[in-house]
Amino acid sequence: MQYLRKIPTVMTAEELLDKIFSKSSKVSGKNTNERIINKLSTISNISRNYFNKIIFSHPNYDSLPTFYKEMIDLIVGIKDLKKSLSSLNWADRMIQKIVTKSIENIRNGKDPIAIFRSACGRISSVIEEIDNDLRFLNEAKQKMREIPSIRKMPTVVVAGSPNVGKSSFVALVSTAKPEIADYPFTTQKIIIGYTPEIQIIDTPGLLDRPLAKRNKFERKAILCLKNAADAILFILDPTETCGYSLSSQLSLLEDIKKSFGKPILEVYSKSDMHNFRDKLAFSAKNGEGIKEVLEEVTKMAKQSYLHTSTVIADSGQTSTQAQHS
Ligand SMILES: Nc1nc2c(ncn2[C@@H]2O[C@H](COP(=O)(O)OP(=O)(O)O)[C@@H](O)[C@H]2O)c(=O)[nH]1
Ligand SMILES: [Mg+2]
Repeated sequence: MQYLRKIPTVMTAEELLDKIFSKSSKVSGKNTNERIINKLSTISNISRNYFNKIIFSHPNYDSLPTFYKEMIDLIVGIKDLKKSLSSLNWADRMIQKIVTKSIENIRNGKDPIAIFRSACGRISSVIEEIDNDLRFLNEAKQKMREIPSIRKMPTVVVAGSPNVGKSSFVALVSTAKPEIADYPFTTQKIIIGYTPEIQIIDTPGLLDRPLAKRNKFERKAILCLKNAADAILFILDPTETCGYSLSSQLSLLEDIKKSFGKPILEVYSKSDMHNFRDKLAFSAKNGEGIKEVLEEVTKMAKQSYLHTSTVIADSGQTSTQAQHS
């Protein structure tokens, strides 16, 4: 995702101390005083540059489009991100203070070797104190890699109970290649595919239960429905081979209808296994109905996109525009 692409890998406290002290050990000077002062300046420069590189690589989380803000909060936690970034800021200020004071003491005639030794000890403690923050920021970077870029174009989010055939449909009609398997929550991440006309988002399945009880995978799906969908493709599996009764799937559908107020196309999957035809029906196995479902949902998404779009382009801000020109 563009907002997060620049975030660098973050060293642990030990690695960072190694880097700082090995660089400073190579610094020389005309006499002892000058050599020690140069070493201290090197330490302060390297650490300041390093902390700044990390701090400024992060976006302003408060001003990100809602989709990204909520997704990052779910996957990593924005409060924790901010806390760790401010710990780096604290460490930077502490190290600058230690270095400035030490240089001043040397200039005032104190023993440079003793001053240097004590400064190094205190700098090590400061950096060790933020080890957890450094590790957290590195894990956060890894976790945020799964967040996809969303383009500003008509967008369909595919929803339904687990195992009904959402990923099979997305794989057939778009560029996305999600994993397909007959156990629930195979799809754990948000997967985005494209057809020539729409963006289509495959989501982890949803169970028929209140939001408070939903797991992380379900919450990702909810977030997409709320923040990215122009239209929702809701897939029902009347064969119940998915492992969920049709009545519980319909109750989930009612919940989705109430919650988001977006156009919904209700369709049956696995039409090779049943004769329900009161809604559009498709089969990922023999291809029946695929084209019709895609055409219908594309039409819905394009129409809805024209009227209101809250979909966020990766390069821009959230927009709620009355009309796209
Ligand atoms: N018979 C039949 N099985 C299907 C069809 N579509 C999907 N399946 C099977 O249903 C299971 C779940 O499919 P998947 O696409 O992963 O469902 P998801 O969990 O909703 O993404 C897999 O074992 C698929 O092979 C279909 O049209 N016909
Ligand atoms: Mg799936």
